[in-house]
Amino acid sequence: MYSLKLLGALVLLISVPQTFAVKSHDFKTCSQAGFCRRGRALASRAKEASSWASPYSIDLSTIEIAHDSAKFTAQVKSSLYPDVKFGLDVRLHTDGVVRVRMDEIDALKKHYDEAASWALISEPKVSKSMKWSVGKTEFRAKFGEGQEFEIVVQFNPLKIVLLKGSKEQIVLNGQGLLHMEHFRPKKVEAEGEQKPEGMEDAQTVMKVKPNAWFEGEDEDAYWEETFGSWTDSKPKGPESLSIDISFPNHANIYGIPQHATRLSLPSTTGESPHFEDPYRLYNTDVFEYIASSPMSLYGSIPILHAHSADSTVGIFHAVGSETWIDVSHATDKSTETHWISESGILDIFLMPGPTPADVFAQYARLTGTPVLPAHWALGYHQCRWNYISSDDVRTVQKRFDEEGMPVDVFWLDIEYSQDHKYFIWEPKNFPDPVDMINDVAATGRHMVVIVDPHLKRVNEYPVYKEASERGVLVKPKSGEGEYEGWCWSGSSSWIDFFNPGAWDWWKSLFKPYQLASGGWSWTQSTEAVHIWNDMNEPSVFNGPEISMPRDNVHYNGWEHRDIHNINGMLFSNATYQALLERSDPPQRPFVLTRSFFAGSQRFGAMWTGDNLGTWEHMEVGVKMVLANGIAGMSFGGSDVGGFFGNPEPEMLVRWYQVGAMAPFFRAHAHIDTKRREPYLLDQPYKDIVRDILRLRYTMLPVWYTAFRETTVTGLPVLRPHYVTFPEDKNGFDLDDQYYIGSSGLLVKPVSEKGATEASVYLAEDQVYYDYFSHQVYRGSAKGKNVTVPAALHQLPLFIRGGSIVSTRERPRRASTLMKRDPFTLRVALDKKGSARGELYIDDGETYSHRNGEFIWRQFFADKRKKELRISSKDLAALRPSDAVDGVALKTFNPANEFAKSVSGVRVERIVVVGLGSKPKSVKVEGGQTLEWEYTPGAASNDKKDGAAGILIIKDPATPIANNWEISVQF
Ligand code: NBV
Repeated sequence: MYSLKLLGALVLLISVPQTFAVKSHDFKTCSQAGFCRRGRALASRAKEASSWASPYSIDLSTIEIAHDSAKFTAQVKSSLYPDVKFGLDVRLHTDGVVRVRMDEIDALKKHYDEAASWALISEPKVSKSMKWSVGKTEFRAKFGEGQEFEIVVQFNPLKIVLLKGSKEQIVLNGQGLLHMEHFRPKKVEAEGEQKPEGMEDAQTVMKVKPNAWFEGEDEDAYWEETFGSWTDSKPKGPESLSIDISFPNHANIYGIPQHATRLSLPSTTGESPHFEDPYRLYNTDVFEYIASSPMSLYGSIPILHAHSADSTVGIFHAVGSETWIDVSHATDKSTETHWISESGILDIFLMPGPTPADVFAQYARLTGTPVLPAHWALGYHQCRWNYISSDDVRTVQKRFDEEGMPVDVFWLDIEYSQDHKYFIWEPKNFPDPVDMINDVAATGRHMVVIVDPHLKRVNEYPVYKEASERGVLVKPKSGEGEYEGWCWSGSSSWIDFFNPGAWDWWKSLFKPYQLASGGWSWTQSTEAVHIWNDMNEPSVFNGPEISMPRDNVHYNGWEHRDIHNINGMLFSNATYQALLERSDPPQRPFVLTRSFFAGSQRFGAMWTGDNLGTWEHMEVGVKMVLANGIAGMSFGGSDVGGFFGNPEPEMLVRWYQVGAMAPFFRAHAHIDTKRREPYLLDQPYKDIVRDILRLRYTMLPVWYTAFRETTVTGLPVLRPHYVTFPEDKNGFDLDDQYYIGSSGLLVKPVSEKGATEASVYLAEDQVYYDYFSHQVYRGSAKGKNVTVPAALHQLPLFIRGGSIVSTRERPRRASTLMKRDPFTLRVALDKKGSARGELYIDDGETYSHRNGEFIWRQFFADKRKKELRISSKDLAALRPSDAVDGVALKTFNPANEFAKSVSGVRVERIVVVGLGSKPKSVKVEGGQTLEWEYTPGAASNDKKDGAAGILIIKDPATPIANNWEISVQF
């Protein structure tokens, strides 16, 4: 028998929620990073000084303007060091983006200048239509279709301003914080050398070090730096660069992911309250990260949007080293930022907008659009650390089928591998990997298997052995041999993907057949296996900040510090190329990466890493996915359920709702958590989650169509309010509701315990319909909050009046079994009685869409007095230049092979929402009369609330691939 006391203690123990805590001391604050400390100190000296002018100016005698183009180059000098010169290059791209580059000339060493070459898809074309006008103090040039933009380069002090009309949009070095530390020899103190007398006296120091007003009195962490037990040897000495970038007319900024914080970035300096540290971009594996913090996480994309009701502009800084960004919302109209990077060159792209859509397009032209995912990758993914055996996988699959829960992908975490030698199956638990994969594939599903970048250093591991023999591993600071660190696989080494020699070899490993060369390849896999790249920041258990020493050496002698933030992207890029090349004709690869950089969108999906099973993490996950979308990484999501902890059923249900409304929808859990596959839930939770899973599958046409759009426009799949309503100030801070692509679907995920209602903001004078109940909600031109029901089984999802949404409503086991399923169209009439929508489909797995094998339809509804016409037209023929996946089609054949293959696929139901009066008849143009059913309710243009009038047109049987028209007569 337990004593009562003991029992009490037990109860207490059980009811105490699990506590999580980030190990902050593992990661640097700005004050622990020498260059950040120097950068911030420079900013405070500038702030405190009674007068302050940047020491950088243009050497007038060196100005050159290319006679045929808009390229402007000049030397920049610094009054601090008369012998040091910098080359400045300001050029205009054909689409109005201005690139500003600055590097040291004839430097003692080379600053890393290759970040852009990894991020950009190609060298942008320079405009030839810009004419500089030369003044005494500055150069100016107007550009843009209506010459509405102007770039001004002021000579002394150097300052660069982008204007729209007379309004300043972006100002570089307006506060004089630009500083590019030049390479210098290390002063060797002669033995016995005496410090000048009175060194501790600041006045004297000023005399001894005349640049102290700008650079500070000491050589703070110039030549060596320690953090915890690690010493960074800094063989090149100081080389940091910093610059202030201001937005005098933009109060909101978004982007620079990844941080767990609000979408509209809070201040890190200036008026309180603010975060103590700047936003940090340094890819790190932060254990149990905080739900509100500027700390860095797994991925870094140095791009931001600055937004106001008048215009949106963007900044992209192609820098791969650690970067800290201070943000100050100095006034309620402006924002100041200060970028401090450890190494590299200044390579800043000013994106003039002027709309959010323009900035997305400008950034996409630089770094590419997201790749069109395989259709199945938009289904539901079931993961956990770990499914422990091939039989476990089979059982889980069976249970999903028994419970009628759709799922597309089963995942295997690191324990599938023998001693964490990735690719090599652990033979006891996975004795029959190919059979297991085939069993999964037989149900139309896929598998994703993890491949981490750390290689176990044993010669029996062919992957390590071959990498070592080829000399493609990262080197330690000596530049000799192989860097050795500790990770899951024990003593490990890492492939250096900056070494071109690593690529073809890495690609060959994924071939599911024997190589003619005799090299090792993954014969124990099939084309149904796709890849998860984790730990690619890289995460190194015994390294500084759980990563690699910065003085490690990569290909061509670059230090790890120079390329740290790019490293993870190269790993997922190489894996993506490997999957692309393993099959002929190529199938679209799926690669999930934890670490990412500018350009990673071209290679697959990301997720927000090891989140916690807390409501705060559920909430901030939504904001993080939105922020990643701003930076081009649209294909993202958070671990459903939270990685750490055991969510209670209510939380798990809400998390499924959040996940089902994210581009990437995967449940995942830590190895120590209880099993939580959705079929294990008790009622009513189980039924609710089944409905959510099925809802996701019905909406796959919406997600896929939204992805088509992002492959062309770069517009994010999840659209925050400022993107959809750039002029509505009320929406600038909104980050807990969003639209899915251009579908007109508005989502407000609930991440609050015990919620029964939610407040939703409607930004316009338009009618919105509850997706499920068709309840009418009316917005207002000034914006309006409406309260909507949000009990546990209710996901607040709305269709904006004026939209036509296509769905496929037959429950299936997996998305691949839906290819021939009929469509339902939901026609949500706007206040004027019209609506529009589109649908894109192709084979979902190959690249034949790039040869015009797809259908892209536009649906249109228009209500006149006596008639409502609903039609389907070929959108590809209407907009041939705006095709798909970055490939414009000059000619499009509506009768292409894919279209023929779906010629039997029809529309099985049309639901017209917001129809106020009962029709007399419904018929297909030139065809038969259709059956229908009408339920009275409010019309779209009524003032009344309540349920909307609904017309259901039954089985119109109109082919999805053809033009047709339906007439509803009154
Ligand atoms: O591979 C194990 C986990 C994985 O499940 C998780 O999703 C990753 O983010 N991995 C991190 C390593 C260990 C985390 C404690």
